[in-house]
Amino acid sequence: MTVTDGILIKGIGGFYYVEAAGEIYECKAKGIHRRKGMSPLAGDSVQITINNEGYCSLDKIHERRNFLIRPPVANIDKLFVLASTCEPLPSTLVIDKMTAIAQDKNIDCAIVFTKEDLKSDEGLAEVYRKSGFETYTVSAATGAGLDEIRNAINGNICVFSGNSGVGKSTLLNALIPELSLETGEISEKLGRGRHTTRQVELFKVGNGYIADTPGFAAIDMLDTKLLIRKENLPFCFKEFLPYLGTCKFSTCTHVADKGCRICEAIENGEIMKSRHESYISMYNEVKDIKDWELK
Ligand SMILES: Nc1nc2c(ncn2[C@@H]2O[C@H](COP(=O)(O)OP(=O)(O)O)[C@@H](O)[C@H]2O)c(=O)[nH]1
Ligand SMILES: [Mg+2]
Ligand SMILES: [Zn+2]
Repeated sequence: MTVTDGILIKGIGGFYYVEAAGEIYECKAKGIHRRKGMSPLAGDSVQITINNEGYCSLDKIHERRNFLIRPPVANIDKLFVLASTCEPLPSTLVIDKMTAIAQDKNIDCAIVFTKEDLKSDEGLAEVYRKSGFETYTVSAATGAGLDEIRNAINGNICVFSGNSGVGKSTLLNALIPELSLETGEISEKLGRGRHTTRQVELFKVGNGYIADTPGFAAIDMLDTKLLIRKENLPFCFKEFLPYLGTCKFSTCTHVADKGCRICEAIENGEIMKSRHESYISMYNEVKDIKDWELK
């Protein structure tokens, strides 16, 4: 009997598949969820017992650094927010909602601009670099930028998010050819029914993992109202952090307040205008929400 630690790759029908030292073990959970009210998630760091007969049990879920409910993945090192350079046109508000919600959950983000064979990112990558993000510009069609994405995944547990049509499945297929995910609009419509019961699975890319998150195309990250309190919102824009607490009034909402250091930083070009516009738009969504309305 051997006790060891591993990473939960996927769970299907009561079985959990755990990778430990390069081997995959099929494990039964020992009722941990019932006891602790915690169900194992892909990405969980777990302790398993390998019996001599080959039976394995999942005994323990180690503490999570972070997790998402939709898609259900734990211990995410990097959330790649994908935006397409065209078709669908990139929306800074959509990108900024995803990065804000990730930040609120203590998840690091990188921004990926896709389809660069069709159109350039028109300076958007620069906006995000200046805002402190790693950015990538890629084309699954030509292979441009794919090595950089592979390097970024190496050693990490990663998730792709982004609106439908930005090229998540296409990029996953380019990185992991044996995956053969369906892509494009038609497959998305036809596929909906068939794919809803599929589980999240982590796939190996180099020495890291990328989650295939079927049925979670747009990641449920766009409902700011349900997710972020207005007090927390300024902290969800990481480039605001050095300025917080330095505004003239401690009640500053950083929207257009007198003596607001963040508004000044925009004038100086230290904070990007589009990021602040997203902040204002999200602030207006959440400002009247009462505590009891949040989950
Ligand atoms: N030209 C070009 N088309 C792409 C690229 N990536 C994705 N597409 C196309 O964009 C459409 C949507 O891609 P898909 O991967 O299904 O998007 P998803 O909804 O985010 O999974 C498909 O028709 C793809 O062929 C790319 O790098 N270049
Ligand atoms: Mg897809
Ligand atoms: Zn302020």
